[in-house]
Amino acid sequence: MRIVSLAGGIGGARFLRGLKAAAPGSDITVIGNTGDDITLFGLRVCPDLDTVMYTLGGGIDEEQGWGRSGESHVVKEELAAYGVEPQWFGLGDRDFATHIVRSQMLAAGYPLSQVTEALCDRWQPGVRLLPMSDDRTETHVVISDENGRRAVHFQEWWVRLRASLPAEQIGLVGAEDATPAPGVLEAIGEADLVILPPSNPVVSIGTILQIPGIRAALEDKTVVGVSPIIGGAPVRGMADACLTAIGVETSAQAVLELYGSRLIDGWLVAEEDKGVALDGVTVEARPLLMDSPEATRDIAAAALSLAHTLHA
Ligand code: FO1
Repeated sequence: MRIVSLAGGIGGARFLRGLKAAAPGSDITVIGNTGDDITLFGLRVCPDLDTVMYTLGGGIDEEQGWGRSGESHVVKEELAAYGVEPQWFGLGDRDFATHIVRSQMLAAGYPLSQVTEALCDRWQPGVRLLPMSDDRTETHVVISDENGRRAVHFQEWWVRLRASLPAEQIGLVGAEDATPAPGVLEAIGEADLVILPPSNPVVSIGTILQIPGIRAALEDKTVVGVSPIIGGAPVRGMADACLTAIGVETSAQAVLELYGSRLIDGWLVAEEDKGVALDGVTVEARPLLMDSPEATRDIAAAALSLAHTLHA
């Protein structure tokens, strides 16, 4: 069975581990968010691609959900000793190697999709990981503080500010000129089923849907999404701050309406949200807490089962 999944962030990567367990032997293509990507110290960092690669490849810092296991931070300390900025983004020594290899290949002219394939050759994530686009796009956030109103990179808002200042606008810079990476539209076209993990609907799934052509391709497929909001609150991360920034209520109903019934055929919600409904969408309620690998596998299996029912 050919499955396509759009993913970003820690929740998305953890869900994909469950999807692999729920569909052994299936051919899974992951379209990864690159709106979080940032250039630091001359190196290109791709947090959501790396989080999927490390999580599925066995190299993730499990407790943190991002970055490498068994990390040290000597290079970070040395950079700080030179006083170079930023010091608020925690790059570990092992993680630096990934960014050095990626930056070296990008500088040699390889597109991000080929760089990602080369990095995954080491990690063997067991899925085909494609960036949403080879073109550079970045999520920037408009904030206002004592220095006035300005746009900052998403990572600065997310990591340095911890979303403490309201995001007046969240936008994917470069989206309108970007094209899907090679293989993205083909994978969607050939997919039997498409699953949307409980990733951040604005800065992870939402950014992928902004790449011209991707949403339209998905609308032709059977798509089942897993609500990232349980009982009015995100399980982890700051999806609420992002949803508020775009004027959307933090609820399973509002996220379903944000995605829309042209895109979504099936929607998994937590039991406390079983009143969620939208014409043209089959809603199913079940426990949605990914609090163990087995629970995650069961959620993924439920999403696949609903997709099968709807695809028939
Ligand atoms: N998140 C943090 O909260 N603090 C960090 O210092 C941090 C560093 C970091 C380094 C590499 C990487 O791949 C991810 C990192 N993240 C960090 C997580 C990152 O901000 C988020 O995973 C995504 O960008 C949003 O899902």
